[in-house]
Amino acid sequence: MPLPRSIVVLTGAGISAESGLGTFRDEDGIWTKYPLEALATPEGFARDPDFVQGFYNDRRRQLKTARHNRAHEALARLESACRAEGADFLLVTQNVDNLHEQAGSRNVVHMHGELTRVRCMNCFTVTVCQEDIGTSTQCTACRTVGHVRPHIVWFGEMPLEMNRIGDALSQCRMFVSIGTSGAVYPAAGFVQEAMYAGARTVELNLEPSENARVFDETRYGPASEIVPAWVDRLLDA
Ligand code: BV8
Repeated sequence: MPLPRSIVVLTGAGISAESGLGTFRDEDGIWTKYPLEALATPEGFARDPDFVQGFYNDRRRQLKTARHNRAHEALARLESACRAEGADFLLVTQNVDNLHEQAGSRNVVHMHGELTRVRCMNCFTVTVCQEDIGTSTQCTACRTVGHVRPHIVWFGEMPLEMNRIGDALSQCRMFVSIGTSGAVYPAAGFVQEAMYAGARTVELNLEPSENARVFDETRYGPASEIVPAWVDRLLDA
């Protein structure tokens, strides 16, 4: 059977959990250890930039050893199968890690930003950065010092590429949500948008998310097991 002519996949921290990167709202999640308001808001950054820069420097350093897992690989396989059949495929991730790219995914939208990029608050240039940054970091574009921040979307800030995401959701025939609690908007509202567009909706997660009852199809278990199995079934159908 041919693949759906347009697939949108949304991933969250759960798809990277088995690669050793923390989730946010699980028992030992990041927001249970660190105060969200102090670390993931512009106000928190303004109050204590060193504390916030240190938090993101630690997470950027983790990327030097983190490796993608079989769930990331399965999505890269699905993307290439869609490309081979001329079907549209868009991978929207809430994650700020680079494991989808490491696994070979090409059409990736990081709606909450990326740990491997930094943004200058003076000239707004976004540049790739694998190293620690701080209040003495110089912008490589405008050469000013002390204006470089993580290229991360904090609470109260507008997620990235929302028009592109909205267009894809309005035309998709299948929407797959993987490894996300459905706690953060606007990402948590994407399943409704896809449903209104007439898409078939699928949730693949460790446990039912806050939106579980909305999905047409749900499968629960570790992403590295259920995502490859689900993709294999879709490709062999
Ligand atoms: C905005 C920064 C508007 C990067 C993050 C409507 C209603 C209510 C509230 C709002 C609303 N609209 C806006 C809001 C406010 C707010 C919000 O949603 N608040 C929530 C808490 C109620 N939203 C915003 O502020 C957003 N901005 O809407 O702007 C605007 C309009 C005009 C002009 C300006 C602005 C911005 C949201 C982005 C915030 N940044 N992070 C970082 O530090 O990483 S959000 C944070 O949560 C993370 O980035 C993460 O991406 C995101 C979602 O979390 P999940 O990925 O789902 O992770 P979580 O731990 O929650 O869940 C993990 C799941 O995986 C679990 O279900 C678990 O069971 C599962 N799992 C675990 N292990 C496995 C697994 N699954 C499979 N296998 C496993 N092994």
